[in-house]
Amino acid sequence: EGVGPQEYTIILIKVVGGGNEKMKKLMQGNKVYLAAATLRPETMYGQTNCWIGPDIEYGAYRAADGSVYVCTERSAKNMSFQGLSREVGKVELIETFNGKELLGLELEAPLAEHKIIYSLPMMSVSAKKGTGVVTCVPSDSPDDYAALRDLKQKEALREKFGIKAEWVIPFEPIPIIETPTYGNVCAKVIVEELKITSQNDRPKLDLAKELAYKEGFYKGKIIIGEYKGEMVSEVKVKIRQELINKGTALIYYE
Ligand code: A2H
Repeated sequence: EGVGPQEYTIILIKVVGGGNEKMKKLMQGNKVYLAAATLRPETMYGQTNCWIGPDIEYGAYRAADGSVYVCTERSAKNMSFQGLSREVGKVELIETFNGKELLGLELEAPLAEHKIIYSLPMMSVSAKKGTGVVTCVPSDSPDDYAALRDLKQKEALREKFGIKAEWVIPFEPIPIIETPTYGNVCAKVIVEELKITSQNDRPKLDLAKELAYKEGFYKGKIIIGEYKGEMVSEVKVKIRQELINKGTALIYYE
């Protein structure tokens, strides 16, 4: 853990279909969002899916504006002290889900190229940081790239979690940031160069994560959308503000 509070951007990913009876019932009369925590809001153009920890417990909580956020209890409590619930310090739990029940949801994600993306399982999602929901950007995050590649290549892994091929196979990394050292699909290049074998290849993935983060953040240039041609370090805050203004992102500390 670092020193001082970590500032995340929560990306509100709208649930528009799929899910079990509990989810269908929740969606009747409520706007339901998976609340994903990210450090890289400027990469949201490259989302291919949303990660859920299959063994994590989640809740659906009433947000300040009356909509519903799906996240861990820990993060809901923190949010309630940051103006993100209806009453300060109070969480309103509406429904509970285990991670497996949240897989295969049809989602609308802000800035994403694909109209619909799906919630999929990633083993390394931690219940102890962020919201327990993670946006997947396989072009720029080595963890995301390795976990998506596992689901694409391993039919047995998909079957274990009831993941349909069509939720995974059509979704390739999208070039969104050009870097001098690793080209425009930075995470893929680094994962291949380091010969990372799976999403569980931990020490190598930690190195990859560091390399990708530094390169993308300090040397990367956006090659898509409204800020095309600008440096990541200069537009990160602008892109985040644009998402906040549209009501699809929030600032969250822990
Ligand atoms: B980042 P830190 Cl493109 N468990 O977002 C595991 N990973 C989590 C998480 C959790 N509970 N909550 C958030 N994260 C991920 C984008 C991204 C991220 C890119 C590149 C690098 C990167 C798309 N995924 O993070 O340990 C989220 O992934 C590399 C640091 O709290 C979040 O930002 O510092 C990042 O880890 C937060 O990591």
